[in-house]
Amino acid sequence: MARNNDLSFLKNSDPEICNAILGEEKRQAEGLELIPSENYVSRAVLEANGSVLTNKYSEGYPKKRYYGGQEFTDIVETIAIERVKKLFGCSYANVQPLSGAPANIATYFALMEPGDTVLGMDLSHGGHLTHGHPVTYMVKIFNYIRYKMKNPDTGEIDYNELKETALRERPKIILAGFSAYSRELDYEKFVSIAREVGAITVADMAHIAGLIAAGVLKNPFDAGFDIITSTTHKTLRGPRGGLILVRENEEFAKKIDKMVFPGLQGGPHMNNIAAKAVCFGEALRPEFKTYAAQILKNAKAMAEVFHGRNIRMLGGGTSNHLILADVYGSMGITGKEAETVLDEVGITLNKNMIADDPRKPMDPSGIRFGTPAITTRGFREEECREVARLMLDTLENKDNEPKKKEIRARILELALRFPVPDQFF
Ligand code: DSN
Repeated sequence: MARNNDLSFLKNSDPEICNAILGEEKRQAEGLELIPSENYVSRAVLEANGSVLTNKYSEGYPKKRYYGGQEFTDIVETIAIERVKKLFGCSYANVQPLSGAPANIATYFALMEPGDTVLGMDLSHGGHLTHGHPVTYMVKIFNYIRYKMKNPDTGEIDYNELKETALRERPKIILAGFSAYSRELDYEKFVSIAREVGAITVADMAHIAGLIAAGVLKNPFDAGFDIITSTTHKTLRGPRGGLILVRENEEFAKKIDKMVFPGLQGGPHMNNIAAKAVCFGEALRPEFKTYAAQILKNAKAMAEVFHGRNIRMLGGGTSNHLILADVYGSMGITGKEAETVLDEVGITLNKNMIADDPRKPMDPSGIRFGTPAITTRGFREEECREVARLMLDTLENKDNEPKKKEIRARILELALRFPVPDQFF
């Protein structure tokens, strides 16, 4: 099981926290993680993240710091920047954002004035909280408007509506990207609409960064997108963190650097940046492409099982790593119930709103799941098909305790047969 760094000191100095960490390690080892935004990092990433770099303040950027003692932090951050630029094919990178939300917020503040408009994907159609959800503070500062899917059963975006809205509202930013959408976007269409209205194109690729880096999904930069924001801990398989990439516009890059620091953040978390550098190095290896391709094959295999059992999937299936299934519409089980009962058998996923969901966010119609983490454990199509079957068997037998016990035993067996590896290549 051994996945944590050595905890021998923690064990003595703070047994309560140590035991909670060990409990989480066991939970991760004995269950199957299907939350599509989660993954397991290599031990190398874990070691860099848990290193002495956590002790250091490094406000500023390489060679332009406010504090002394930066000879090693400069090496770390420069390597991280150069690797991520190579990975995504762009001219500028900021690797200091603490996560995806701060990366998006820094991008908004760097490129817009209060009152400016962002045109992004409707939240119940797959967009993300930080794309202008009414509960976020950003809506008090900027004006967020939405585009939707034309048909939630095919997943196609309504590009005509997008264009009409853009021509009418003249957004400063057109935002592509999602956290619950299973198809590919037509980045060329976004760019052509943005050019017509003079908008900046930003792709929030947090969910699919690893798939883009590996070249198994399209890179928005190839279509001419100006900016990409992302997290580093999802398909990219790195530490929890964020980044902002700029294809070629130096002015945008300068504004973003200034906004990340000193505009919004203080000292960068250099331990985290070192771990990002390690994960970028891993993603540059040819074997990462095989991993990413397998994520897609595995997701398709699961979708086939759902399709075969007549479960409605938003987008009609999947072209990426995730599936959004309308369990309420198909089986009369709410997303919340499904999440709970699947947790009981050792499968972790999340309840999720579906397009124009008649239900509420805390008890929506859908479940969202995906294959990045189980693919890291070595699952291939055959095991993924079995997991999908076990999921549906569980939901069909939600009140049948002996059946659920049997499924739990099978999940445990699968989990133990595919331990989380220490290294991937
Ligand atoms: N919470 C992440 C997800 O699960 O998609 C996005 O921020």
